[in-house]
Amino acid sequence: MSDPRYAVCHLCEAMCGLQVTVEHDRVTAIRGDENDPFSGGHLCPKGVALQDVQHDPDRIREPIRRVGDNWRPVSWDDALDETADRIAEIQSLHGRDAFALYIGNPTAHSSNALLFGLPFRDLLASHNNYSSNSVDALPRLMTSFFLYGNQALIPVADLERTDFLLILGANPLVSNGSAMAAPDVKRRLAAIRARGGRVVVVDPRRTETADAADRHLFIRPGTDALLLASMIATIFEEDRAAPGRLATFTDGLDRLRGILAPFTAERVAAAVGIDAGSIRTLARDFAAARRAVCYSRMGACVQEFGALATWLTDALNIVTGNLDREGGWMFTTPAVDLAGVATLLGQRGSHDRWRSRVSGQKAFTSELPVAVFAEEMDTPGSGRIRGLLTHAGNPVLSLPNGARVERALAGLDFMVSIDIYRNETTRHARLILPPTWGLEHDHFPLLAQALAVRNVAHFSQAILPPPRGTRHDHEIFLGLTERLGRRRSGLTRLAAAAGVALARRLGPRGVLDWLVRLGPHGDRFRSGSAGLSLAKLLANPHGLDLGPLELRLPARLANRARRIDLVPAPMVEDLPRLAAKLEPDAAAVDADTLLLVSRRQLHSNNSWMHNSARLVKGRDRCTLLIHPRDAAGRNLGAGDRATIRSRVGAIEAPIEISDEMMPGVVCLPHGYGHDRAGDGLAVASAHPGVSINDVTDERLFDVVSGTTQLSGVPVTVARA
Ligand SMILES: Nc1nc2c(c(=O)[nH]1)N[C@H]1C(S)=C(S)[C@@H](COP(=O)(O)OP(=O)(O)OC[C@H]3O[C@@H](n4cnc5c(=O)[nH]c(N)nc54)[C@H](O)[C@@H]3O)O[C@H]1N2
Ligand SMILES: Nc1nc2c(c(=O)[nH]1)N[C@H]1C(S)=C(S)[C@@H](COP(=O)(O)OP(=O)(O)OC[C@H]3O[C@@H](n4cnc5c(=O)[nH]c(N)nc54)[C@H](O)[C@@H]3O)O[C@H]1N2
Ligand code: SF4
Ligand SMILES: [Mo]
Repeated sequence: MSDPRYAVCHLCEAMCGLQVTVEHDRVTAIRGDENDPFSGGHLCPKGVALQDVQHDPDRIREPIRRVGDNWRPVSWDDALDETADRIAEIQSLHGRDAFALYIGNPTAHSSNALLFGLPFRDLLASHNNYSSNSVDALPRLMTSFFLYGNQALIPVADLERTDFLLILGANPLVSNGSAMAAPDVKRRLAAIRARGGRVVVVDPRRTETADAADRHLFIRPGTDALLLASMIATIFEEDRAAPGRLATFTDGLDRLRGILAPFTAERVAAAVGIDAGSIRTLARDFAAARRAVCYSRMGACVQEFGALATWLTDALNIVTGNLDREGGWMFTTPAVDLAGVATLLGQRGSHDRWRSRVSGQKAFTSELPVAVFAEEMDTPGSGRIRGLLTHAGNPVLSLPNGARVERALAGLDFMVSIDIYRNETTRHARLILPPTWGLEHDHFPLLAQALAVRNVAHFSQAILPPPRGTRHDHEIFLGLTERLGRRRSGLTRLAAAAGVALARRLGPRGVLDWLVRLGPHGDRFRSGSAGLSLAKLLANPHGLDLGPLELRLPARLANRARRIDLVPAPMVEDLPRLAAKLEPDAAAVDADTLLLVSRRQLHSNNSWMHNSARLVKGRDRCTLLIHPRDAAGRNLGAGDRATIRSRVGAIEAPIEISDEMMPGVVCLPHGYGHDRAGDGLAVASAHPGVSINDVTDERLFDVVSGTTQLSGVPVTVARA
């Protein structure tokens, strides 16, 4: 048996250290790396299943082209040339915006794809840029942009030192943390409680995380902004605000007090589903804790008031003095300072630089929200999307009204996907370009390291040889940039060629070395320095601990004034919409309607790991959770199947009756629906489940950010 090798898991933000055993170029075992200073040997079921994807017979290992219903191998040169030709043709006939880009979640976990994809996006110069961000974290990016001057300045919860952790709309015991890299959250929450701290979870489902907390409060989906507004209002009203030194560089504290005053606990209680006494107690406890932090995520973002809920999360932390406080809501000091580099390059983010063609949604930074993706493809007129490149995305299963997305994909003139699978989305492409995967390339968790609850750095080298017909993601992007550049003219053509030449010369490792050495912990190219460099990371395959989070404000603020804008206009302007929810009948839904929310599962990773037999074995996990009262009212008994219907469509799933649901709320996992994968995914299509996004509604979105309202979709449920 060969010696174990070490790697970092790229499947989620936790960046667990892996100890990998390889025999004859095949992984035979994966364990948690006990010597990893951050993850300490933690591993989840997906980490173990990484080997299944790695060696999956269904993985695509050479470029393929669809001819009718058949797929045939094609050479890389032909595939890249055809792609560049078709992009150039569509853009010259129909304008730049007629070719769109959709970037999926795994791209965020690949530093090579992220860094080398950017020049391609810039060369494409289309306004039709989409990504999974707008079904995920867009309100978070926006809040950081408005308050701190840079979308990448995302505070994280200092789990190691807090005395009071309030979690809204996140289930980190299953998700392993989101916009918060923290392997083994279970141990970390237990540690907070063991040192006398408290953990409170606010969620319409009594989740795995709620079970590990001191207290759980059910909340009506979509009302976190009301809850947070009333907590802040209580804190002001009862003279408990204590922003401390934050007050010297924060604008708008008094204004916030004024605009939130109407949102008293007593007024919001009915809409939120939490009694006024509990709201006031929660506000008092939070304000009284020596070091408290309010952490909100997914569930608080993808809802009717996602931007307000995320803004008010930060506002609560600020008025209580917990931003930039040890044990509070802190900025990281990562090995690669993404926010710093972005600020330096003038890439802080932007709001409303352009609007979408059909419904006038505002762009944030370089993207439009996916709520308009389908309509931009299927609404006739000049500027309609006619061509599409997807990178590591599965919009048919991941985006609201996936069936509409699917129909729209089928109507495109040309589509190309850079992906490891022929799945529900990529099967609509003309070409699929297969990248190397997992242990076949180096990893540096560029985004996750900037969101870690402790400053850490971890680089892992490729362990396995790439299959012969694959190319690294960054090489695919460079190949496309090079070819598309040749089809442009003048300066653009020259700049593309020069950029590609430089990128090839440096390579991913060269770029990373620069970023690390010039970063906050870097050696600044001084020989003999103890600082970080790529060589030092390579010499430490278990990863390096760079210490606890540090105080960073006000120097870290990225706007010109270096002040926090606590009351950004786009947020404040949305408050009347929130207040309208307090009108007498606004919260009432007819007795028949239930609100649908999603859940994640330990054995599932968004839409694309169900082809691992190890993960899908056992009982059907794609079930509708429903409260006993709601089941009884619909004559539904254990084991029954139910039809779940919304404006958009209907799906059928087995039910599970459980009091872990808030009455009036039902819950399905997302990422299923593999019956439409065709013959591309043998294991997954034998465990198809249904896609929740066949009933989520692209017309329901958060007005400020355009983020889709995946949480709290009105549905009816009846026996199938
Ligand atoms: N095992 C596993 N891990 C994953 C993933 C996976 O698919 N599987 N996906 C990864 C990805 S891409 C991400 S973005 C992260 C997400 O990780 P998290 O941000 O932790 O998100 P979820 O686990 O979806 O938990 C969201 C919670 O919000 C609750 N919720 C729904 N609506 C509301 C609401 O209106 N208010 C409140 N307060 N709560 C609400 C839901 O019941 C749910 O418990 O997880 C990552 N990790
Ligand atoms: N209803 C509902 N919908 C949701 C969510 C929810 O909670 N509820 N969660 C949302 C969230 S948070 C997210 S992030 C999105 C995810 O949405 P997407 O990013 O669109 O979908 P994924 O399921 O992550 O699909 C990833 C794709 O990348 C491919 N892939 C995997 N690894 C690689 C790689 O290394 N390189 C390349 N090139 N391809 C790779 C896979 O085969 C798959 O096709 O879904 C969102 N949709
Ligand atoms: S928690 Fe995330 S990083 Fe850790 S093993 Fe699981 S998928 Fe990988
Ligand atoms: Mo996500």
